[in-house]
Amino acid sequence: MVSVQDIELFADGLDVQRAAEIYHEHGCLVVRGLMTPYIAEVQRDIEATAAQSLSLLDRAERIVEGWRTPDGTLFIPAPPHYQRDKQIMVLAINYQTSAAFFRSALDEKLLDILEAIIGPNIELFGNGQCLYKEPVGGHPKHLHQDAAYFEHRYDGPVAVLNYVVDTDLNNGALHVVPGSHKLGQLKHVDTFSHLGLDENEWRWEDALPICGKAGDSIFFHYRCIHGSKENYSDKSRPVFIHRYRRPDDYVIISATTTANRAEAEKRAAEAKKTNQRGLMVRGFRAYQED
Ligand SMILES: O=C(O)CCC(=O)C(=O)O
Repeated sequence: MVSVQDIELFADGLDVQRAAEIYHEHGCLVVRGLMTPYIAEVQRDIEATAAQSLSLLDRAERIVEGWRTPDGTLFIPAPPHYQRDKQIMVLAINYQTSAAFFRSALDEKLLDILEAIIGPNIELFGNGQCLYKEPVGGHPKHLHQDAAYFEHRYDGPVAVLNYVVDTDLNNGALHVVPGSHKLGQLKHVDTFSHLGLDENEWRWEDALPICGKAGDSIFFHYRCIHGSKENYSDKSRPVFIHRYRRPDDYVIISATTTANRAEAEKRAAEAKKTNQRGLMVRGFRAYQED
């Protein structure tokens, strides 16, 4: 069984080639302290967004995944004992709303690691994401592969998930299954936290928990199985995620439920790069015809 030490490096004195080797072998990589310089400011903006979204909750609209406030935060049902009937799941902080958040996505050391993994030309995929677990029971995110949500034509994006607070088994540490990126696309089912793997086939005991400090980063392949349990602490447990891909890659299937995935699969062959060009963060995008 792979241990945390096998997939872990430290931002100080980092060997980027070793980082890429770990990533390619295990589909995941931990870099301790990579995001430390940004955490105070990002956390401030995350908590400001959470307060804003809660103040807008009475204007939330019903959507297939739960409820969405006018500022874009996704809420899902809260556990029965909670103070509200809805809890935050995906918080609407992104590259348009937070300068600190955007700056952290352009960190040079982070991009050096990505260059060793992806190659010299790198674009951002998406607008940045923040998964937010409220205190005392904030939702689990079932084990899953991100490719179930956004399957790509080529290698798919590399995710970099960053701890905003010290995170352990009590408040929702990320769990990963090293090597699972080599299993191909697995069948997902509908769960409380949207697409997930069947709990009878993939159990938490099959996954490696990554405890860490605020500022630690976890890189993972979009087919690396991962998830996180509830937050039982009395404080929020946010993480923020940046995703990067080679500039010619693009989504061919986009889904959140088994029903909308089945529909999207039918249209996969028609997908094109058009309108999917993210901001370049390293290198150059050469013109390419669709
Ligand atoms: O909040 C978490 O730790 C889970 C994040 C995650 O699984 C995802 O965004 O795919």
